Amino acid sequence: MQPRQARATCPLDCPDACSLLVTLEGNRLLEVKGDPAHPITRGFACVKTYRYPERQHHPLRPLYPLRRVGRKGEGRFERVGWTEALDEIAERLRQILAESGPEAVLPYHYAGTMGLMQYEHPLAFFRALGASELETTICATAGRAAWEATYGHRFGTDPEEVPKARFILLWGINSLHTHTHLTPFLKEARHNGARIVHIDPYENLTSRFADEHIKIRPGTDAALAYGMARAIIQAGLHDRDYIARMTTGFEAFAQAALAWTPERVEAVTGVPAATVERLGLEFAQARASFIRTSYGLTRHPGGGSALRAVILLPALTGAWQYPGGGALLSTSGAFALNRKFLGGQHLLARRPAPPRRVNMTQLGTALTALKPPIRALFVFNSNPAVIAPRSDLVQKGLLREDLFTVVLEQALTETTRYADFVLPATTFLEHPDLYTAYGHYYLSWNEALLPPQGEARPNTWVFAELGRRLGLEEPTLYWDAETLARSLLDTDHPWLEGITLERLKAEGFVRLNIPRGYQPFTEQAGTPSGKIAFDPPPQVILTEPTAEFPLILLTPPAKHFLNSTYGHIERLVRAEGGEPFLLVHPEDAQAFGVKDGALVRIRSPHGAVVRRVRVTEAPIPGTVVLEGTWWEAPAPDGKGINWLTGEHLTDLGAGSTFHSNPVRLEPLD
Ligand SMILES: Nc1nc2c(c(=O)[nH]1)N[C@H]1C(S)=C(S)[C@@H](COP(=O)(O)OP(=O)(O)OC[C@H]3O[C@@H](n4cnc5c(=O)[nH]c(N)nc54)[C@H](O)[C@@H]3O)O[C@H]1N2
Ligand SMILES: Nc1nc2c(c(=O)[nH]1)N[C@H]1C(S)=C(S)[C@@H](COP(=O)(O)OP(=O)(O)OC[C@H]3O[C@@H](n4cnc5c(=O)[nH]c(N)nc54)[C@H](O)[C@@H]3O)O[C@H]1N2
Ligand code: SF4
Ligand SMILES: [Mo]
Repeated sequence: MQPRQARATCPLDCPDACSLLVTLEGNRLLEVKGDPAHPITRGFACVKTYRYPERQHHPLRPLYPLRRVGRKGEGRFERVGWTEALDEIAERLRQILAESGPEAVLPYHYAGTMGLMQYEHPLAFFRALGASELETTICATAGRAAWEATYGHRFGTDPEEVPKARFILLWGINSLHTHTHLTPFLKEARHNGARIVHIDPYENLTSRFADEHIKIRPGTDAALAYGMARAIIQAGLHDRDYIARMTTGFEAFAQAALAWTPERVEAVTGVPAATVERLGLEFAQARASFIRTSYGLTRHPGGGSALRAVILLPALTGAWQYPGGGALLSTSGAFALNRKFLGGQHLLARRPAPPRRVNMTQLGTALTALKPPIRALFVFNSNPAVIAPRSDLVQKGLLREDLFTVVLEQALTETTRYADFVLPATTFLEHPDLYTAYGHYYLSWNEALLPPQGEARPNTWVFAELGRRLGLEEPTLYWDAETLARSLLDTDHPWLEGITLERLKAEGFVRLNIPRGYQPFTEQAGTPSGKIAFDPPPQVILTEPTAEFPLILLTPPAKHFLNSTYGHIERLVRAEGGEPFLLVHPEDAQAFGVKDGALVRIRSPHGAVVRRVRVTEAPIPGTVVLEGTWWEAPAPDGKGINWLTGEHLTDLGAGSTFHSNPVRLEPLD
């Protein structure tokens, strides 16, 4: 058979939403390349997704429904047919619904795929049942709440305008790991004369790419932003006209900023006083200043307020008025789709009382302490046994003999070990779907390019089959991807005008109708007042270690994994170093008596794990870093990093706090 080429959008939870050119032969994926025609992808993919063929055809990919035969957590299964599996799951559900009502059922899901049909639409089943609602807080809710409170609309500077910026702050983002398709735009900006500064507690690939790296103590960004604001205001470099025309609450913000003298900022953040002032002045004087921020600085108890303080800087200087200026957290709010029927949204409004809500960041507590208890758990597009905080509680909960767990997966992850049923899911090459993006403004459509491997089925097929067995009549539950896409595109919003499914099918990806050079927040913001909100002035809530646990642990993304996706691909595990290492500053290594290359026990209030140490000046003293949410097996003790992290939440958005966990080190040899 002749190899054939086709185009597909990468489905992973990554801002880039690349357009990929794939080579297929028969039922197999041979090769993945970046699409040169896509203005953001620009002809390259990434070190991770070049390895998708290994993932697609991996021995750990489940190809048939599996039923547990061993004890819970043992991971022993037998192959069963779909009919048998679905009949039995429906029967168990009927029993639980009759005895405990629908809120005893909980879906646990996140963004394993970003395609709206397989990502969000499966929720129609749970909403038709009246199940408990999962608050999807694991990643972006603190950032989202902070951005919405400040600007209303969740979008910002167009990445394609970045080459026009004159000064760029990469603030709390390791973009060379997590948003690699920004790099060509950054290089162009630099070629045009821009200076690039990285603000991060440890030196990483992005710091080395930047012209300057400012090492900041984690969880102190609000203080730095206030210090910069003070320098700007005292030099009279704030844009009074813009502030008067476009913002509210400036006076109180300015008052709050005045308290942050450079010396005080230095004492809190570890950033030298002179640097704080210089950074503020440079930001204002460059005018076309751009802040690319992300979720890193939000994963702290004060993360929402910190992000607000940071993204208010371009409002203070009026940077939004200059080409390339402004800020960007996410472009997702620009995709003004008609989401009324997506995932059965409309069913929520119809309910007599709001459903019970479970915060996904607190899954461990939900499975072990919630009353009345969760009795049925459906996991899809996520790997909670390793990615959720408090692995001790999560895994204890998953071990409950009275919890009925169904996991829909493309890989036999740690979570599947705890399943009563593992159901094989199709990959993005095997099902059609509509994709938005959160790092650019292109919408895209994927056709199914390969037949399902083995007996894999899309998430929505599984839930429709269960819906039929339970007699659910809600029509949206039975929609196919094309019907959903047409419904999503059925909107009068000018940015989607003329974008039809037919056009998406013909072109693959289409840019939203956002005019080139569009400068958001120069006429109106999306807040209730229509203005950018300086009010209330952001609070400064610090991340602080304790006497018993004097170091802060950061657990940011690894270059070769996408969260836990790809964690079983041998070549990527090797490229990432073979096992997870803990980065420790020489001062801290000395204080705790740990040596380079030696094993250390890292202890937090919640548990302990063992890791090999790399002594390096990369982190700011007082901070240790472990890159990547690895699978558990490669770790020296077979335990994931989330055995250490806590369920405490952010100030805004009730989000996760993965970079704010106090720990201590205990040498082992
Ligand atoms: N290669 C790769 N790419 C990915 C992912 C992946 O796992 N691997 N994950 C994807 C997903 S789901 C997401 S949400 C994004 C996340 O992408 P990012 O937002 O880039 O990652 P974060 O974990 O949020 O952390 C970014 C940086 O913030 C720093 N940081 C931590 N605390 C603070 C702080 O208090 N202040 C400041 N200034 N910096 C701080 C960390 O050290 C880290 O270098 O990436 C996506 N892309
Ligand atoms: N310590 C620490 N923990 C973290 C983070 C951190 O920085 N530090 N980052 C957090 C962040 S930002 C996020 S977003 C979460 C991410 O956590 P998760 O959402 O769990 O992401 P992944 O671990 O990549 O797992 C996604 C799973 O979905 C599966 N999948 C993909 N497509 C489909 C499909 O179509 N159907 C089905 N049924 N399954 C599919 C994949 O096989 C994969 O196993 O992790 C969080 N956990
Ligand atoms: S993971 Fe991100 S960078 Fe890699 S191919 Fe997918 S969208 Fe592109
Ligand atoms: Mo995320």
